[in-house]
Amino acid sequence: MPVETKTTCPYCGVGCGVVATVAEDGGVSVRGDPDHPSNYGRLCSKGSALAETIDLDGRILHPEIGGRQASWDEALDLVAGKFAAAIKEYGPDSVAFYVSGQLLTEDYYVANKLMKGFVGSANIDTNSRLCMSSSVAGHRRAFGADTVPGTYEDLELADLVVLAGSNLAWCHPVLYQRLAAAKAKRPGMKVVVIDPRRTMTADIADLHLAIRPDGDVALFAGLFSHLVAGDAVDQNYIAAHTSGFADAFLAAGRLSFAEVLERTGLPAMQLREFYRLFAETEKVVTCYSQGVNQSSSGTDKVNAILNCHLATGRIGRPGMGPFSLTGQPNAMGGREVGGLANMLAAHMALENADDRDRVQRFWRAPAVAQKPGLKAVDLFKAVGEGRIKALWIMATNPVVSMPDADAVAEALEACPFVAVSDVLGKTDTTRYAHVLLPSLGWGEKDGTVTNSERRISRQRAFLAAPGQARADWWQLAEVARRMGFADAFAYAAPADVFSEHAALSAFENDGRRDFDIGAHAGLARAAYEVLDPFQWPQPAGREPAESRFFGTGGFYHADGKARLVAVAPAETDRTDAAYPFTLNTGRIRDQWHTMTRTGKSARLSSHIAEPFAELHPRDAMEIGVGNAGLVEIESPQGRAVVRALITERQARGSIFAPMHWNDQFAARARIDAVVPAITDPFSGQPASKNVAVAARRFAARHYAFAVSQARPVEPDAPYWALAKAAGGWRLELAFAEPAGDWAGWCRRVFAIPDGVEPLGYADAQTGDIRLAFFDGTRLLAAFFLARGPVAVARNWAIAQLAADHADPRRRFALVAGRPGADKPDPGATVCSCFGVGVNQIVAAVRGGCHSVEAVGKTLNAGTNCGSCRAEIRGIVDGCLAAAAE
Ligand SMILES: Nc1nc2c(c(=O)[nH]1)N[C@H]1C(S)=C(S)[C@@H](COP(=O)(O)OP(=O)(O)OC[C@H]3O[C@@H](n4cnc5c(=O)[nH]c(N)nc54)[C@H](O)[C@@H]3O)O[C@H]1N2
Ligand SMILES: Nc1nc2c(c(=O)[nH]1)N[C@H]1C(S)=C(S)[C@@H](COP(=O)(O)OP(=O)(O)OC[C@H]3O[C@@H](n4cnc5c(=O)[nH]c(N)nc54)[C@H](O)[C@@H]3O)O[C@H]1N2
Ligand code: SF4
Ligand SMILES: [Mo]
Repeated sequence: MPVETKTTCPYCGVGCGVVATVAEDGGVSVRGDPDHPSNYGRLCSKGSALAETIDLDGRILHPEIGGRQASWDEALDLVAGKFAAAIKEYGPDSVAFYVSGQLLTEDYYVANKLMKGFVGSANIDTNSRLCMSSSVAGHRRAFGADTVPGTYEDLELADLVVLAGSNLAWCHPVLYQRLAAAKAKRPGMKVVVIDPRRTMTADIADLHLAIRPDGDVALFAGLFSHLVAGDAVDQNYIAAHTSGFADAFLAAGRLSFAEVLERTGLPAMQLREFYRLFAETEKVVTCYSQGVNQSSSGTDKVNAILNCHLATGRIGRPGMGPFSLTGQPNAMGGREVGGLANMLAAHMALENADDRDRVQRFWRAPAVAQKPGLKAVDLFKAVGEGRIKALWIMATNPVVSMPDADAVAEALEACPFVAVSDVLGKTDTTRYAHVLLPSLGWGEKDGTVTNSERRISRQRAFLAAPGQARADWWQLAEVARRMGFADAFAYAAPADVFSEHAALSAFENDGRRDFDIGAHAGLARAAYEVLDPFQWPQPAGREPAESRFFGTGGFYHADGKARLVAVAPAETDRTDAAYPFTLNTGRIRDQWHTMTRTGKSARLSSHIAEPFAELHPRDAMEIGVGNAGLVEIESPQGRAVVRALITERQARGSIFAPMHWNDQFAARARIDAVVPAITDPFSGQPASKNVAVAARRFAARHYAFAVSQARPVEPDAPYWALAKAAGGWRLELAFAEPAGDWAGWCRRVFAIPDGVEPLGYADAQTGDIRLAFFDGTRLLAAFFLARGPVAVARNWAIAQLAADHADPRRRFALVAGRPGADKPDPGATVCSCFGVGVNQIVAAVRGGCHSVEAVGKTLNAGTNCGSCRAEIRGIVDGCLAAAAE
């Protein structure tokens, strides 16, 4: 009998419920959980492909010390010994943990308790520093606590949804689908997208404000002035529930309308239209994400937004409020356990002596940290300066994701002791581990996560622990035990940790702290197993409470009032003659972060198979880069070489590059090597979206494309990019050197067995070379070299890996590099669920399918997860416009 398990998607902060089914033969399939209140059965492309990412390929299955296999006892003794020795000799602040919003709450709680309560240092920071910390800082300044007041339903109930610095269609796709469906049902609803790029999210926008980089403080300060001037504020709410109005108004008023236009770079008409819409619409939700947070003015951007909602009293009521979209699946859980270096557990404050005392008594802890610890950027700086003697990295890949990433690698290289807990054996970060600890991954681990709307859901195991992999909380508790804290870390299961966490949230709370899930304090293991998703707060002895905050005040500053914060825009243009472009970095639809999981799926990798940079056509022309050429991006910190994607969606003078690619998948595309460690003064969050860079054409002599059954080994080329493909791998290449022994090169890189001779073709005139290696009737590898970007149809070439080549004509067709007439080239994949390419969609439109729905009926494209619907609409519109010309 197949076994079904209800669990939660491990990717974004939407927190979709998933039903995982293990068939009798062990095969796993996943579908959306129709009962989960975050997604009601929907999943996006990444969630739908989860079953393709759980194989054991590349997993680390036993502890390693210095690259050799070790027992858990030996590894844990070593970690505990190194930490204890450093603390003894250099004090508690000489050690650090760098953890992750992808830990489960139980893991996170144990890490934080060990460092802040028992080591006695607050040197635990998390990748949430790079993600949510400006929102946390902004919330705490305004509300007195890190509270997200609203719920997802508010997006559906609103009459105006403002998306500031959020590419919702690609980064929170199921929430985007909920919004798109609500708007389709109620067309009067307006959507405004504020983003320097025209993203797929702008597809449903009534108004797209292509703002200048970091123009947001000016935009919202200008809005604040406009609201006051037009008498659109709520004087009663301001008087009863806020303070600081006069100063905030004064600060905003220093900015003239002309200055707002200048700083935002927006046409006056558009700005007026946005201000009018906001002023006139009572039910407004403003969602914000990394275009707001990841900035040197991130905290001020957050407060500029909160000011507008507080002054209008549009907060905590149905269809109204500011809404911080959290990125990672457990960004919120991390905040609840106090995972940031400047926070304490259960939304208590590290700077508050009563809170420190309370936590110390609850934990029976010897030494609660007395001062904030090092924030991520400072933490790695301290590592580089030799001040951190022992570091434990868990569930994050900082050599890829931290700014000034090459300096982070150097710091790790120089650090006396680095432990890394990961699911994979080989990442850009595990390279620097002295001790590598194998962790349980999604489907194997058990615990809870909290999504963007404060909803706590269970992640449940449905697979056996592979090899010797163990849960992260277990690893931490075992090290704590070995450091002499056995009693305080005597957990036998995640349920034990959760019930303690719930008890701490209620401990001496009495309504003074927002985070209270006391109803679950002391929860029994059996009850934990069947725990349904619930939204906090859920204090003991009270019926499930109102799921919104602050509709009638009740803020967490001592006087119960919110603060309006005086904000002024800072100068954020970093470009100069040497570095004239602004680099903006972010995400694509089908990859997750550093690709350790989504990179395993051929389906997900087919959407965008290469690192790229989006450039405006005029900029591309000026630097001499043609479409599909290569572009080199450089800053004083480092450089990257990626494919040029020339598009009008990109504003002039700015370049967009994805954050995902790393040394496992490309020669030199770790974009954070280019990003300097400039941070927000309040939150310490890096400014990942506004980097001054130079961009130039990367002059290649040869370009190549290859498909291979075996994973290519160290393709020594100045440009290469590898992606999983059905039946093997695909590889894009560029060479700076003149032609060499290509057959020998292929033999080495594609591990061709001796005795297999290549079928070859060379065109002396064009310089094209094609080589194919067959093992009997199967293709082992095919290699297409040209003097310019290679024109071979990619999906067709990949399909040859699975095809039967018994017929010699087929083999010849392959070296000819052309699809046969029987097999047209589907083109680049648009719909990854059904593997539908752009050429097929174009053909369908020409054949009479004039809407996304019609294309879906004919090709199925866009009918499963819907993540590609915006792209399909773009293709349909493009074809129809072209036809009309
Ligand atoms: N597919 C996919 N989804 C993900 C993730 C993933 O890796 N892949 N990661 C998850 C995580 S951890 C996070 S944090 C979220 C992030 O989700 P988002 O924040 O939506 O994603 P980003 O692409 O980082 O950035 C959003 C947009 O900010 C814009 N932007 C840049 N500068 C500015 C500016 O100055 N002002 C404004 N207003 N906008 C600007 C960018 O052009 C970009 O389109 O996504 C989550 N979801
Ligand atoms: N330039 C630029 N840089 C950015 C961003 C940007 O927009 N631009 N965004 C930033 C943001 S918002 C974020 S959230 C970060 C994300 O950056 P990271 O957190 O560094 O990225 P991930 O790839 O998610 O890393 C997770 C690691 O944990 C491993 N792992 C997976 N599951 C488990 C588990 O259960 N246990 C353990 N121990 N390990 C596990 C994975 O294999 C992987 O190595 O990147 C940040 N960096
Ligand atoms: S929107 Fe997609 S990635 Fe995010 S939780 Fe849902 S299924 Fe997972
Ligand atoms: Mo994030």
